Amino acid sequence: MKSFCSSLFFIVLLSGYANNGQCNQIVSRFEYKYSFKPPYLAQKDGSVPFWEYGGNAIASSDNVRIAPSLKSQKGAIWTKSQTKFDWWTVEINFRVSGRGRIGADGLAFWYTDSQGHYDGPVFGSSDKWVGLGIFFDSFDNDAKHNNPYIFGIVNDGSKIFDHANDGSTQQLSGCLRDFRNKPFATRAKIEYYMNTLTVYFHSGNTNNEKDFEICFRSENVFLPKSGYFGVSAATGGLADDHDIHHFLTHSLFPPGTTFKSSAGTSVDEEQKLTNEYANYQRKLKQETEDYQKQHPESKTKEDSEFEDWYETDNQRELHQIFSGQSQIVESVKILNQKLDEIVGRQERTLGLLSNVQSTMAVLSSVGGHQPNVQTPQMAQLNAGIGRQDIESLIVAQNSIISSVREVKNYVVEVHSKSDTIIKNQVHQPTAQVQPLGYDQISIMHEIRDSLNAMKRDSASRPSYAQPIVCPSCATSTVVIVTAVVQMFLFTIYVIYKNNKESQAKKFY
Ligand SMILES: [Ca+2]
Ligand SMILES: [Ca+2]
Repeated sequence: MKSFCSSLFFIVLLSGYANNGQCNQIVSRFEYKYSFKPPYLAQKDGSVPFWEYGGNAIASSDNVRIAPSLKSQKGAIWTKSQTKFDWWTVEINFRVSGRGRIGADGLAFWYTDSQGHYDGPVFGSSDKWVGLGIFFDSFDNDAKHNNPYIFGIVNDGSKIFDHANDGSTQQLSGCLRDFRNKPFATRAKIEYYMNTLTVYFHSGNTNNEKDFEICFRSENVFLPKSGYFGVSAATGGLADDHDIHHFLTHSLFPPGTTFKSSAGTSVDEEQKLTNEYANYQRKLKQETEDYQKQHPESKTKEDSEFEDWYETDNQRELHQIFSGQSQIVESVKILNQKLDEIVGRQERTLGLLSNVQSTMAVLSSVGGHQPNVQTPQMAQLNAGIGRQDIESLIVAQNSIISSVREVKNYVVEVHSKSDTIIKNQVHQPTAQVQPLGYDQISIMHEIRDSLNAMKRDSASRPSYAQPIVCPSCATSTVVIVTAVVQMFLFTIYVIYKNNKESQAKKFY
């Protein structure tokens, strides 16, 4: 809303109408007594209505050349009357142009409590001024390579302008902007409202009225209650033409100001003055036409003015360069937009990708095993194998491990039992100790070896062993039971055989 209001404010300023405030817009009123603009800027006698100028300044119907492009020129133009309003904005259209790569000295806008001289030391005007000076300084006196420079100085009448340092020790603020030799007129807007000074600048690279940019803003600026507006310029060893095309002043009032209520009598007066001005302009136009009728030979002179309509080679070249540059600027802008689009798309794509990844991560954490964020490859792998498959594999592996443990236990048990049996056999109290036959011992050794082999196998079996496909009839339990039974039967057979042999010996 604020920006809307401020843009409205500028529209109001440019249109030159006094308006009652809506949505808190500042009220502005065109002040023709403090303004000049073409056509008929200067009268036939060269005077500019409501203004006076001097020094080397020259006024024509189109502009005021404050200082021409000759060595050591000084000039100025000042309003005849003091202002009668507190706040104001001034827009000046100007051109500083010269053939040199460097120009001098520059142009100054003034709002001071009294008119300055026409041949003063500060850009053509007086030093120790009381009020405001805005300087368009072309020449780099302090050799800091920071000119052309625009800056403002408020003086109370005590300061002597610091030429050697380009005023840098005294300035409120400023901005580094080139205002020389521009394809279109450069513009500055100096606004003083509620003790805030704002300077806007238009580079003159385009003819678009909206291309103003802020140069600087200073708060708590206190200027004389009423004063004179002026423009001055000076040249030195180097010289530029310093031309002013427009000088448009508007007084500013707080939002909601109505001129009837605030100054009832002045409305009539204002109307009267406006009519007077219109009459004056009409009369001037009439006089010009009459003059042309009376002096037809001057028409040929006017015809020669048409030559101004044709540009010189240099101007044409400049225009061509400018239009080429404008095209480049446009192309760069378009490229910039395209680049922005591409970056935007890339960001969107990245966003979508990260969404997909986070969804996968959430799914896997819901699955309960791997809460880590998975890479797309992992996600693909998981999609190929399937979670149920992994779970069934784990279950199978666990069951394999438990059965292997069971087998190991059984084997250990069998081994210990067989050891006990052998010991019992050795310490048989009732029977005569008989050494076992060679075949029996070897069988016993065979059984022990096979049992040991089984034990080793079971111990060395890795925990991640693949599921063993066994025939359904031969489980590990059956094998062990069979082995135990075999052992038992063999032991019985050995005991029985020993008994038989001992009985048979008794008969001998
Ligand atoms: Ca300077
Ligand atoms: Ca400088």
